[in-house]
Amino acid sequence: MRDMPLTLTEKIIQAHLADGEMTPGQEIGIRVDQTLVHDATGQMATLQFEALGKARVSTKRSVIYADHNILQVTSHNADDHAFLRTAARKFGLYFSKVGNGICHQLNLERFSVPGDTLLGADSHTTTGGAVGELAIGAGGLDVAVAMGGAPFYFRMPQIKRILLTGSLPPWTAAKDAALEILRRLSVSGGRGYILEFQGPGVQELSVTQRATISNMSIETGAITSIFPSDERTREFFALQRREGDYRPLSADPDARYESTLEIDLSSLEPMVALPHSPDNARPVRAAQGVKVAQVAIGSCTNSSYQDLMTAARILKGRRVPPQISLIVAPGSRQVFLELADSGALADLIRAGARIMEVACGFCNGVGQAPHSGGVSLRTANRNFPGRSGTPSAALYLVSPETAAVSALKGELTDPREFGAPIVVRAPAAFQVDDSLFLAPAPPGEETEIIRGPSIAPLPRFAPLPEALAAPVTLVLGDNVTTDDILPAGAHILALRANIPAISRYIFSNVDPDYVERQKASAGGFVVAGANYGQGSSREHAALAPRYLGLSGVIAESFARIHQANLCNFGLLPLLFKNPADRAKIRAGSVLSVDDIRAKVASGKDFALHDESAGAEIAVRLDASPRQIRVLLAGGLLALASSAKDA
Ligand code: MIC
Ligand code: SF4
Repeated sequence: MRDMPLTLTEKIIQAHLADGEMTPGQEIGIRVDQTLVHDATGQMATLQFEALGKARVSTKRSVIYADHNILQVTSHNADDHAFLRTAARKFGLYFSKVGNGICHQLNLERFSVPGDTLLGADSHTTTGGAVGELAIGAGGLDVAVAMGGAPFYFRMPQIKRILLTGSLPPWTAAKDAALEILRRLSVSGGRGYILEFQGPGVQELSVTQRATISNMSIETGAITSIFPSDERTREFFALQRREGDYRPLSADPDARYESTLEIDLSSLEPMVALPHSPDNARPVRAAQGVKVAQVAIGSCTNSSYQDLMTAARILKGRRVPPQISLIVAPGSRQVFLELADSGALADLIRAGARIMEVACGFCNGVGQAPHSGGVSLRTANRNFPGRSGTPSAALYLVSPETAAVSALKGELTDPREFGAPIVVRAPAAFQVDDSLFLAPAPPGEETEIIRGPSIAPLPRFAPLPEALAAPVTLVLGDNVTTDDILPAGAHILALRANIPAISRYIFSNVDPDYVERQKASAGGFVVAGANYGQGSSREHAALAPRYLGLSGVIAESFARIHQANLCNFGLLPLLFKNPADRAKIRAGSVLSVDDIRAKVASGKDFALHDESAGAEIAVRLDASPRQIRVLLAGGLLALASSAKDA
């Protein structure tokens, strides 16, 4: 491999390889330079890190961000923040206070490093690919393990080249390119790949624009995406006054890619993703005129200086019609300060915008739930059902340009109608104030962790039993999201540190009786189609079903992060060997298998006996040899503690 020309992805993986070989499909372990978690995933990750018995993190930098759980309508979130702040101090992590901004925007601005590896307990960690960082999302337990210095394991991907040519026409934004990629690849077309951007179109995009595209690459199911680190990257680091962190990086000229998708940026036009999937994308002009109740500009996809200044310039001197609720949530305090000092904030306020806290906010239903059945235009990355906190709402994903122009008109509008294009130039350098990043304690300092009533102990799980006989407790279709498994929204999100409490909401938007049925059954299986568990990294979507007694999921395929989370909590990820078997299985059927430990240990295919259908259902365990050891032990924490006791 050493003398072969390498892709940028391969170069970074090779430089961090700790285990395995770079053969696509085989599990590899890589060293992790940096980690991030936040106040929806960090509670579990921190408790798990503590349970692993490590005194301090061993990464170059690890950060906990307070950005998701920011409403304080009960004491839960403030309790969680006190826990995370003090635990960060004790365990050697930085803590980003509420008010500082969204983890991905901040990480990009202040900590991203070309050529580094970043593992984040959030699916949109992929944003870091904008500066040539190998930035991957994972479940909290995988991040906790990496914080302790152990490698991160995943299957060596295939590398798909996204060849960019041309340049974006006026009024067409990076978001439109991201939506076009989704239109072409769908929410599962990136599975098993890392998307590597190349071609003359790359230099036409600023790091901020690249970040919008790398942010949404996770929506294709890809592991992550990566841009070269070039002159535009150097400009970004100069703006952030971090020139020292810049280094140029690119693929070898004759590097080989498994496949290429070519996108001519010049041919693009303003796009919209219609409800209820980000790949339901088409030109805005094809859906023009949809009446809108709410327009929300922000989220880690589109809350940069460039995004919000563009929206402010469009809105300047104008006013949104009375029926429109316009929401603006800046991505970071730096962006907020620039808006304030430039006068753009006043323009937004005068236009009728509601200025929200610098945080995720509306993006996953933490405030600003639209009215029942309402149409919300959003610059966010996901429009899954229920994502806004209003199950009957219809979410449309658009660029800031389309959002602002549509807000003025009160209906979905192609922004090209607005007139002369708006060109926003960055200031000579951004204001840098890192004072809301709290530094860790110096080694040796005594720090007491504040543990409020919101923090429940971690549940412990038994090893895989010798035999299983359990009913099918739920039958679902394709592309089940983690928002379907565990909905977004402020009241559920506030319970992220308490598995017994949050488990009451599992599948609550899909089948309100599921929880009671699962609790009353001895074990259980969920049966589903392709791409089960797409979307977020939330490990609660595996951990809480396991707590309720689920034994495993049988599906046609799994989304990568969710498959890893299932294994980490001892839930069997089983694939139908014969997809036609899926139709045979009915809700309530009892599936049984003897000697399951031996069967799982062998890694070979086996069959489940469906008593009601009188059929044998052939399945393949979707797990690596390492994950098989985890499954036998009843989960990764159980395996780690048995190793400690041995
Ligand atoms: C999301 O955008 O869905 C979230 C909320 O940021 C999640 C994290 C979580 O649910 O804990 C993600 O993307 O991983
Ligand atoms: Fe936050 Fe939304 Fe980004 Fe998730 S997608 S990190 S909820 S802004």
